[in-house]
Amino acid sequence: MPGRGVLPDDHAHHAGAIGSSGHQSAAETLDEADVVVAFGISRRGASAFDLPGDHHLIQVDHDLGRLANASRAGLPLHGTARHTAQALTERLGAAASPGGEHLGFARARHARYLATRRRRSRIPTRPSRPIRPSALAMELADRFAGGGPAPLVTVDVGLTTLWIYRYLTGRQDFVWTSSFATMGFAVPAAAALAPGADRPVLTAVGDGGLAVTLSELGTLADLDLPVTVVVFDNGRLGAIRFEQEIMGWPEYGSALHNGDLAEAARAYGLAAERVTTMAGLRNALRVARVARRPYLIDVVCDDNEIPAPAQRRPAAAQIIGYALALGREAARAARPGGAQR
Ligand SMILES: Cc1ncc(C[n+]2csc(CCOP(=O)(O)OP(=O)(O)O)c2C)c(N)n1
Ligand SMILES: [Mg+2]
Repeated sequence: MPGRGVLPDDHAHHAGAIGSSGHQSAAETLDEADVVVAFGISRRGASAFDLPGDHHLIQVDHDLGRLANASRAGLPLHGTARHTAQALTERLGAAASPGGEHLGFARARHARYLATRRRRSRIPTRPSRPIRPSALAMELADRFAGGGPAPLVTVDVGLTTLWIYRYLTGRQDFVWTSSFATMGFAVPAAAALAPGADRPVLTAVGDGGLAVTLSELGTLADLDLPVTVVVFDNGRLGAIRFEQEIMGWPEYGSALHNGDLAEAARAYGLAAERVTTMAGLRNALRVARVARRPYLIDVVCDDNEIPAPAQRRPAAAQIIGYALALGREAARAARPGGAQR
């Protein structure tokens, strides 16, 4: 995940982001690859779950401890990314085809990635429906990027991480929590990075993650930091709900009681707006973009968009578990006083 943004999305050899939260084009690329060279990945990143496919894995790391713990590297190589990549390139150079045909695979994969991106952006949010979180992330890509320096995006932990990882494509730099671990990270991270950033700073945070360090909104206000905080407000701990459901359990205790988070932000001294429509969202993003002061947008989102894994098909156990959970939820709702959602 920390690798997202290292290779620009529009680079001719970029095939998408790996992992179940990433892009299908990247999962397919791993499936078809004979050899995968992985730079600086964690033990979790090298697991069969994140790097599926029948390939030889060369794992490059300057950290011997990580190489020693590598779960399945066929060939561990000790060295920095730059020097090892240079050395490998020199050795491979002799084997390259003069017309560049060896790059055909990479270019085809990039075309596939672009096609996936185009197809996704056709999923509209109907005016009568709440904003889909995927559409919100795509809107941020379109409306926040602009022609100036690349925005810096701090990202919290939850489904929000997936929506940003997969759908906020284009030109920006990301700051994630290490190993997808800590809720409540994104707002304080933005407060730490905004002074001297010299570019737009955007924070993507769930309503649960915002609550964990809510008082840091006061820091943004006190220091008058030009940070735009975008809250993916789905009224619940969405990641927990879906984890329960794919294991076959009915949703339990994941709902949050937020009230109006724009009101809460105003109480801390921020300018803020709550939006429920795409038109309102676009308008708020325009205002935030030029505000040059802390600005929070509470975006009321659809909590039913399914965070489908990037692999072409979810595991059978996940489908069965999810169906079972929906059945149990329906049975619970039918009992007197049983509705949870
Ligand atoms: C401090 C902390 N507590 C608990 C968790 C476990 N956890 C991971 S995601 C999540 C829910 C996040 O909810 P929200 O911020 O609303 O994002 P959503 O999943 O709804 O997009 C929880 C409780 C965590 N990662 N960090
Ligand atoms: Mg949430």
